[in-house]
Amino acid sequence: LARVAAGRAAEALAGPAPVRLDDVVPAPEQVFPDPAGDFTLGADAALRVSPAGRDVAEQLATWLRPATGFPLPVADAPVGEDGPLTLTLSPSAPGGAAAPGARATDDGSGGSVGDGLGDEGYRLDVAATGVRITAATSAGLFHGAQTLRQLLPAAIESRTPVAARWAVSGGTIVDRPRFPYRGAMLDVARHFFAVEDVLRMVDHLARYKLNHLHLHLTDDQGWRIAVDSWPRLTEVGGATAVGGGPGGWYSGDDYRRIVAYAARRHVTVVPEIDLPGHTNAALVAYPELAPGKVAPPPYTGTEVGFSYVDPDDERTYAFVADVVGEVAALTPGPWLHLGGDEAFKVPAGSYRAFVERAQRLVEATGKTVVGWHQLAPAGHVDGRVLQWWGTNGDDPETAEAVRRGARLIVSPANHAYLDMKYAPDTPIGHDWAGLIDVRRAYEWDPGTHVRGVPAEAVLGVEAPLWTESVSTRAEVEYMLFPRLPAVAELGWSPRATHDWSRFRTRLAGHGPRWTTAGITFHNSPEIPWP
Ligand code: TNX
Repeated sequence: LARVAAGRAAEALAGPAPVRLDDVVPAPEQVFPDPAGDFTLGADAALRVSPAGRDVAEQLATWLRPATGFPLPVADAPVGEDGPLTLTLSPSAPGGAAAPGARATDDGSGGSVGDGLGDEGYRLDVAATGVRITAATSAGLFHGAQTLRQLLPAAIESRTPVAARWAVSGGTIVDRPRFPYRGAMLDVARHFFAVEDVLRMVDHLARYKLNHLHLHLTDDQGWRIAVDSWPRLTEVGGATAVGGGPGGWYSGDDYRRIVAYAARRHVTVVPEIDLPGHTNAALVAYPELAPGKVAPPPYTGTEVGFSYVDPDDERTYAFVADVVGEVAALTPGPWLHLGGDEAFKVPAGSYRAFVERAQRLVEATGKTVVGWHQLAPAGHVDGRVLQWWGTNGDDPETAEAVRRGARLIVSPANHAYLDMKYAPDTPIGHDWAGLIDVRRAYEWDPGTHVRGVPAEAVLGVEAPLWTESVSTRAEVEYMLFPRLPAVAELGWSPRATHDWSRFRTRLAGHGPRWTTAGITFHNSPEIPWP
């Protein structure tokens, strides 16, 4: 007993053992621990940064200052000049399967980050003298900084100073993503979420190296994005929500604020205007778009598939052109999502003709078309991306569209849908695609999930959160955590690292982080929380 007590006292002084390099979520591509290289962040530490990495260094300092209470000044440093925390953006940094301890060479033998770490990869070296993050892009540097944040004790998430030993395990991580598109969707149409809530969701994505936020901006229950040429869309169509709440909508400035906040965190916003179905809110605002030219009553229920814009009226295409034109102009990212799901009342031929025109209108804005996999039967347009949300991984039309050139984002409803309940007693959520516990969210492979679609055609993975039953920030977080990190790992980590029993143990250490950061999560019995 005395020995246990003495051990505890020593631990209290020294702090708990540092997080291990291979406890990071999503699992890094390569990890080379070096027990002799543990580093402790001290009160006099400064961040040295190459000029193009300055913004990432400022963000890292912002994450670390509240809990440490350290000033952590950010200073410019010429490449090669290290301090205790050094962030280096360098096109000639080492990448790929570099040996631990290897350094950049100028003789070209090591290749460049361009062929090693790619657009988003980074290398993190932790030695007793300091921590160094190297990348070819600021996105890579940002992901490396998020890794460092996870390697510090959970107390780093505190917003007030904590007396702790800020130790980081020694060694090297060389890391880059498996898929270029890693995302989550927030349905702001069924229930509206304030700008601040969306920004917080961006922070959640960024922690786990997800790089796309898909906003489902329009549906039967509400139209949430201002379109200057059709002002009643928000004035009238924005005033409703599921259950009869007041709704809400984003002005152009609100939306630009979300986009800019996300961009700084290397997250691209994907706006969705759902057409031709899921349009009751638009029809209430503009009856001329309705098939019978009569305004339907506003809809605050949760059924789907009953509404559609008139595919046989030219006015509809003027509307689509105006809307996608304005949304494209507000959106710096390359994607525009056209929806296309559950247009049950539109005959197949009219549906196809509508989609083909709508796709061309998006193409004319310079954006790349994204749509739910129901778009598959419509003709191909350059670069087109389909989002798979089926539950059986088998759809010949989707496979055929991929053969014609489409790429795929995989969001299987029975694995990746964040609105499904975890268990029968989950207080909110659906179960039409089954229950999705953390293991089910984790145990599938985006690269092989849809029959007839080769891994090369898979752009990535996305976890959608529909919000018929979700109306507060805490409820959003409850459905996201801990499943979002599972999906993030599927999108980022090499398949060779996939291992449920290891994952649940690695994830366990994140519970205290979320608690300290004030993030609500589902206390799943599958995870051995400390
Ligand atoms: C199906 S998934 C929908 C949504 C619902 C969701 C509820 C998809 C493309 N459409 O309209 O919100 O189920 O889980």
